[in-house]
Amino acid sequence: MDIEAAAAALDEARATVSPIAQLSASRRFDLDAAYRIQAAGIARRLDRGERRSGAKMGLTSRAKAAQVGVEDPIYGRLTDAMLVEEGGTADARAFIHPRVEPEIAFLLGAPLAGKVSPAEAYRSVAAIAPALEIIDSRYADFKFSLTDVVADNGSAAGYVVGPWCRPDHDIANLGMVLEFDGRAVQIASSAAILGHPMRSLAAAARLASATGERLEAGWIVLAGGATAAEALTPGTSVRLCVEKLGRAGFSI
Ligand code: OOG
Ligand code: MG
Repeated sequence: MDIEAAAAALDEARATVSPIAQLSASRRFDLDAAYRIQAAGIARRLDRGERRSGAKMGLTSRAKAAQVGVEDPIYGRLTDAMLVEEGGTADARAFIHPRVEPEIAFLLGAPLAGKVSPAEAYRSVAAIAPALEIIDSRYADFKFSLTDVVADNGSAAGYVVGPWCRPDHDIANLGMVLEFDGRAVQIASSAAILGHPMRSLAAAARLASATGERLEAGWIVLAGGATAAEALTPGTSVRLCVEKLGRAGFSI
């Protein structure tokens, strides 16, 4: 597997909004190579002037794993160019087949890496917020294997963060309602995220170390969708309400 060529193909698919065939259809590569392709893709973006803003966990709920047929939680990387302003508008023309997910975001006040317990992970959290993730697979028909989706940076495309809350809220079991134009389209509990979203942050620390980095102070970490993702169509106003934490929204 040519790591740079694979990263370039995915980068090109994203920039030109044209899906490509799954990498695994023509090449054999393992999870380690997949994370190296992901890192090479992010390096290309940083070379063009984007700044690293955080990390994302994916496939941390049963609903998400079932939707895409991949069971293992995955780690991805966020840059500032992916941030969609809360209450702002995302441009549908930038995406191939976008979907949106209800998530919870952590803001880190201290670095975090390696094998940590959820309680240890909690100690690096400076704030917590309701968040929405826009995902967009660079593969045709939104179909992929575990290694394909890791190489494609966990389908990361955009994210919206609502108002930050103090970290002392109990986030074990908060109601989460995803609305399109004021109509509920997905409902879940934050417990759907690995049983407790803090477990997802601990998993992010472990996977970051496995890929040769650490979660940095000032980074945002997305815990993963609590429900299946919903397809986004232009003209939709999207809002997430998380019990006790508040709301986050945008339009497409
Ligand atoms: C993979 C990305 C998953 C999540 O929150 O589970 C993800 C995909 O579904 O395309 O971001
Ligand atoms: Mg997600």
